[in-house]
Amino acid sequence: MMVLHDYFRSGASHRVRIGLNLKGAAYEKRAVDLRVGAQKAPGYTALNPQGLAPTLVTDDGTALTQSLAILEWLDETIPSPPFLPRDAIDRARVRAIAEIVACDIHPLGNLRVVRWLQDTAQCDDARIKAFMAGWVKEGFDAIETLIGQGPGGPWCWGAAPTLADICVAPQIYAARSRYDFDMGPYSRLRAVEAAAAAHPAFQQAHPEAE
Ligand SMILES: N[C@@H](CCC(=O)N[C@@H](CS)C(=O)NCC(=O)O)C(=O)O
Repeated sequence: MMVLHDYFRSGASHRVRIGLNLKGAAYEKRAVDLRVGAQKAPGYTALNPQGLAPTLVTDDGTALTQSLAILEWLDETIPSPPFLPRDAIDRARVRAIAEIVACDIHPLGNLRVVRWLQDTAQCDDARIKAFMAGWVKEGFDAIETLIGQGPGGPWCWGAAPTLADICVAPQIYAARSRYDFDMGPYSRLRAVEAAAAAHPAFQQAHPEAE
């Protein structure tokens, strides 16, 4: 059986749990406790040279890293239900939303960034929250607009969840729970959040279900 090395509050791990659940894939979870630095333990870095969660070890023992690469691999090996639309322009739009989260928002909220802001830049919690929330706002403003250019909801790109939702739903959870982020102005993102809250694959992947 596949083994997912993850941490319940890790956004990148959260994405992969959703992806595995959507595909109906069987996997067992092994916790990498980021709070105690388990991601840097030699046994784990042998699997993931970056020392980050998640890592998915496939049935044949291959260790896959980087959540988007893992999700692409999953989509290629278990095609149904698809994570990407058929039309090439739609696919580019969905990837753009996913990448706003995965490349432009999430890296700035990472534990190692928080630790640097605390230890090296000597920022207090309020400043750190404001820093993080600022990048979320920039990204969410753009995503809200991009969703509005699409085929309609309740998901980011139509009536079924895509790679965009797999990235967006965990980022909304992180924004609310870590930065007390005000989702009021984002009606389209709130529709995605509501759709995810009602979908078993998203429910079972939720950090609070862990
Ligand atoms: N781009 C990577 C990000 C992985 C990542 O940053 N994981 C975080 C948790 S969400 C982590 O392990 N942080 C540990 C640290 O910063 O030391 C992916 O998508 O897999």
